[in-house]
Amino acid sequence: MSFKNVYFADLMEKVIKRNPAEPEFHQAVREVLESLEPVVERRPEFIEKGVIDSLVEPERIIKFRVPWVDDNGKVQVNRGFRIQFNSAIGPYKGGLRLHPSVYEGIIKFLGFEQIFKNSLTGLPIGGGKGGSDFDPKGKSDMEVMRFCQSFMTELSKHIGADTDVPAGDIGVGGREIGYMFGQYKRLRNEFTGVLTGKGLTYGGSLARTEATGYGLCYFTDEMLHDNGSSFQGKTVVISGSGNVAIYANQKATELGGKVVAMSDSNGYIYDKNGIDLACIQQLKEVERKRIKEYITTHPTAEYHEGCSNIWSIKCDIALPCATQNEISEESAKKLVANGCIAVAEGANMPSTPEAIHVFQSNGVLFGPAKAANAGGVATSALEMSQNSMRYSWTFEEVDAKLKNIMINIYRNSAAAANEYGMKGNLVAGANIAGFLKVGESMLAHGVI
Ligand code: NDP
Ligand code: 2IT
Repeated sequence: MSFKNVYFADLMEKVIKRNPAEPEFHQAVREVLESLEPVVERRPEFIEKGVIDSLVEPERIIKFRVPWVDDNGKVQVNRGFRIQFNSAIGPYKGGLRLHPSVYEGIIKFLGFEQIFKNSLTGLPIGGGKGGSDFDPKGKSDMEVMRFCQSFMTELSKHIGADTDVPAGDIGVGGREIGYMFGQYKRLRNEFTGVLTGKGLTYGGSLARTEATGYGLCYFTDEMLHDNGSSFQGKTVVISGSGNVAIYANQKATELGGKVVAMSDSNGYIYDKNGIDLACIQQLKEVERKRIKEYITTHPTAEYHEGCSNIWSIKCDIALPCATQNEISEESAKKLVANGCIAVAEGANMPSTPEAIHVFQSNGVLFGPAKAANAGGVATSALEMSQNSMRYSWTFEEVDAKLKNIMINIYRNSAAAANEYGMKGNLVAGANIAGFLKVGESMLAHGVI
């Protein structure tokens, strides 16, 4: 799609020029700007007062060296990032990704998306993201600890409970958050809620581990109900087998779905009897092994090398929960041809723009990442609240709040799409609803 609005066309060109060779960031910005065209027609002050210009320019980017010593006594050097994209509605908030593919463009796209996602939660959190090209795979616990301590030694200068609150993302779970929290506490001599996703013994929130996957299913369930359907009796395919995928599987199963496939970065498993989640959890959460091992204990299941063919498995509901651009146009066409009725994004930006077009033009219900996976960060914000109160809610209390937030995100996104004459287009609805609160706040703050 090209822009109708000349200002947006020019701005997009400027973004590409200013951020060369960062295609993921361009992709994320383009989608949001396309959605905002009808908004600025009604509210030209968002352009006239510089809000849109400021929106695409991060408030701050921190980029730093992360030296650490491996188990052989050799010095390794990685690159660390933190982007503090937008603080109009609250302290910067967003995860840290540790994966060899991390570079500035990935962190920028994730930080940009986070602004709108965090706004959609209805909670007071701004947009941020960070990470490093460090690969935790195959590293010993002590190597991961030394990396995390070195990473936090620099990061600690830039974050704080009321400034910027990082959390997990790909490659960052409870272990990494623990090492980072320990180092922050030691360096600053303060015990504050500076990170979320903490362990339950030192300030973590119940249900944060489950939150992104559960939230994804609460959102999907609401989207299905609103269209006269449900998870009951549906076949579900979930990519990934990490934090988001595991708890999406658990909740989708609880809601009556049957999950028949999951994956990791090497390949996917298909188990027509329904995936044995306890086995996946043992392999992935405890032993940190490859998903291929599943077939050694489940000989009737199949393992296939490579990730993308997971989308050729016949299913009613597809939940991509691995990484960006994992569903191509071709994969989307296969899902449509196999009768898929709903796709909801647990990962960030897992569908290419071409794939989204295929879904939307074939009547597939489509829940975009910003809306559908916001349950993780929403529960992080609930963790921040509990830390501020020095109090903790029960699992049931947090889960009930999470469910309510996800239902509201669905309704607000659907309502915004309706209001702007794009009924059913949750991509536009989520972008518009997410933007409006941030945009109004930026207008109120003046040129800063
Ligand atoms: P994890 O590290 O726990 O799991 C990631 C999963 O995705 C693993 O199965 C991994 O396989 C697979 N994966 C990672 N990179 C690739 C790749 N390039 N190609 C194929 N598969 C890949 O991360 P999360 O579950 O936390 O994150 C998954 C997605 O959800 C990400 O897009 C993240 O940004 C998003 N997200 C996470 C939230 C959270 O709270 N954790 C909140 C909202 C969104 P392998 O083990 O082989 O690497
Ligand atoms: O992409 C995301 O929303 C996350 N990785 C979670 C961020 C958070 O602060 O909990």
